[in-house]
Formats: sequence, structure tokens, C-alpha cells
Amino acid sequence: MTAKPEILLTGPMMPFIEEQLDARFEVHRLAKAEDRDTLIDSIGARVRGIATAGHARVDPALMKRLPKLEIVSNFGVGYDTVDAKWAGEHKIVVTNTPDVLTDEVADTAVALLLMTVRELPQSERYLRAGKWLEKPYPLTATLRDRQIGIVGMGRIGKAIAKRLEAFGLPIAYHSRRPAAGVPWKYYPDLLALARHADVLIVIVPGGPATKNLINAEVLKALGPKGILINIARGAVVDEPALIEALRTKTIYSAGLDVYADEPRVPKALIEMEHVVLLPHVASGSHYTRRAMGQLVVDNLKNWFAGKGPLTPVAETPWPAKR
Ligand code: NAP
Ligand code: 8YV
Repeated sequence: MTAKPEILLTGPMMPFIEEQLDARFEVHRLAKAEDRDTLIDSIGARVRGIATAGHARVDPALMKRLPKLEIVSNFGVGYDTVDAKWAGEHKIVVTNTPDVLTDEVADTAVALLLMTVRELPQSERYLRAGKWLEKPYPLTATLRDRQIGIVGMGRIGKAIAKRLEAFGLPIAYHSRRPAAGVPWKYYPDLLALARHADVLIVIVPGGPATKNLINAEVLKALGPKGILINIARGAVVDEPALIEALRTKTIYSAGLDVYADEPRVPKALIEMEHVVLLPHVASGSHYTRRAMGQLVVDNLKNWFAGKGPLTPVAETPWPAKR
């Protein structure tokens, strides 16, 4: 019997994923190691794959210690915790989980927008506190008179735009290049989009290129009627600048699913009654997380069966351009 390929699991994953990995691979669990360095020293020379869900950074420091590493299979479409550029330069393939979560995340983005603009969590808390018996909940803002600006017109950005178009709302967007085949107005300049829109929905990848993309200047341009929805990555928004903009009413409100230092959320945000805060749940249904998990497993299985990766990321195209 040939030996199973050895892989490193950087943290716990759903049991059905771990069961399938155990059946096909010899799995080394970083989270269960008494000392991570000792584990990596002892198995590093034999590890050919990594399965990760952003629990630990898969950076050059780690990958250099795994000289036989061939593939990193990431749970999540966003792979900002993996240095994919370095991996690509060293003939290591990185895979992610695109498409299978697009609809779920777009649904959640629209829900978060409605929750924020119509103050639905606040009004529910009001009822539960018995305050409706005293007087009706105050009237709220509306989506009806708003221009939507989407920052990032990729798979999920398009799915959000389609949903909001069906709501009868005007859509415009910003990305580095115009998106092919979409009817919505393109703004090459993010500040110009922020000036035009009263809702800014952020759905770009994380990483150095988008760090603090939504800064004090963008928030000022969004203006006092403006609502920021961030469903991308916490680091894309300058969090202290956002807190200040909310505190000074430079913008009206925010709905957030992601934060700079998850799962820690700034106390200043938690204490603000007028913002809506979700704990990074955009893809978090059984159905969608299962599809994502299966793709993590299938990428590894396909690779070690010699059939290539199913969903390689842009930095590590397949067949490789080598
Ligand atoms: P995608 O199809 O790759 O789309 C990314 C979009 O962002 C593209 O339109 C891209 O266009 C644009 N973009 C990239 N870099 C940019 C920059 N520096 N400035 C402006 N625009 C930029 O990805 P997706 O599947 O839609 O997912 C997007 C991201 O959403 C993921 O990477 C992940 O971080 C996040 N996400 C979060 C959750 C959650 O649970 N909250 C769930 C799923 C995904 P250009 O290349 O032309 O600029
Ligand atoms: C996951 C996500 O919750 O796909 C992404 O980029 O942010 C989410 O779907 C996350 O990746 C879980 O680790």
C-alpha cells in the first residue's frame, strides 16, 4: 500500500471535512500540537499540502519550512491570510472556494443593508424590552431615496447589484477596471463614487492593495446621509476613522460583518446603538459552509490524484504559466 500524502491542518474544520481528510491523507493538526515549532520541525520535510481556514497565516516563514509543499487549500473565497504571490513564485498552488458562497453572501449583504437602514435589530430589541407598550418605535431612514455604490464588482458584487436592482435602486460601482458585461455606471475614482452614493457596499478582497481603502476622506465624501456596509474584510476599512465618522455624524450609519481584529470588536462600535454588527456570518449557513468545505477537500483530492486543482487563485493559475 502506498503511503498517504501528508498534509497540515492549520486549525479545526467542520467534522465532515476532517473525516474526509483523515480518510485520504495523513493529517497533522497544528492546533493540537503542544508546541507548533516542534511539530513543524518533525514533519515539515514530508508535508505536501495545507488545509487552512485563515486560523494561521500561511506565509513564507511557514512555507519555507515545508520544502515539499505543493498545494494550499483555503476554506473561503478570500485568501488574504495566504501569501499566494510567494506561493506562485515557488510553484505552490493555492485554491479557494469561489462561487459556492456567492448567493449566500449577497443575500446577507442585502439583509445587513435593510437591517441598518430600517433599524430592524434596534426595533426588535425595542419590542423585547416592552417599550412598544409605551409608544411606537420611531420612524426610520429608507432605501427608497438612495443611490447605491458598490466597491468591488466581482462575483459577489454583481450578485448584490442584481438583487438591489430588483429592489428598484440605482446602482453604480468602483473597481480598478470596468467589469465586463454589466450595465451599471462605473466610477474609476472611489472618491467620486462615494460623493455620488448614499450607500457604499464594500466587497473587495483583503490584503495590502485594499488596506484602509475606505478611509476618512471616503467617509467624508459619503456624507451625513451615508451608510457604509462592509462585508469584505475588516482591514479594508480604516476602523478608527469609521468610529470617528460615526461618532461625529460624518456618516449616518454602518452595517458591518467584518472587523480589523476578529473576533475582537472595538468597544466604541459595540456601544453605538445606531450601527448593526454581525459576527462574520455572511456565508454561515449549513448549506453554503458544506459546499465550501467539500471544495477544500476536493481541491486536495484532485491535486493528489494528479488531476490538478479545481479552483486555483489568480496568483497560481493552472495549468501553470511556467
Ligand atoms: P472577486 O470575484 O475576485 O471580486 C473582487 C472584486 O474586487 C473585483 O471586482 C475586483 O476588480 C475588485 N478589486 C480588487 N482589488 C481592488 C482594489 N484594490 N480596488 C478596487 N477594487 C478592487 O471576489 P468575490 O468572490 O466577489 O469576493 C470578494 C471578497 O469578499 C473576498 O475576497 C472576501 O474577502 C470577501 N468575502 C467576505 C465574506 C464574509 O463572510 N464576510 C464572504 C465571502 C467573501 P478589479 O480587479 O478590476 O479591481
Ligand atoms: C468565511 C469568508 O466565513 O469566504 C470568505 O472569504 O470570509 C467567509 O466565507 C471565512 O473564510 C471562514 O474562514
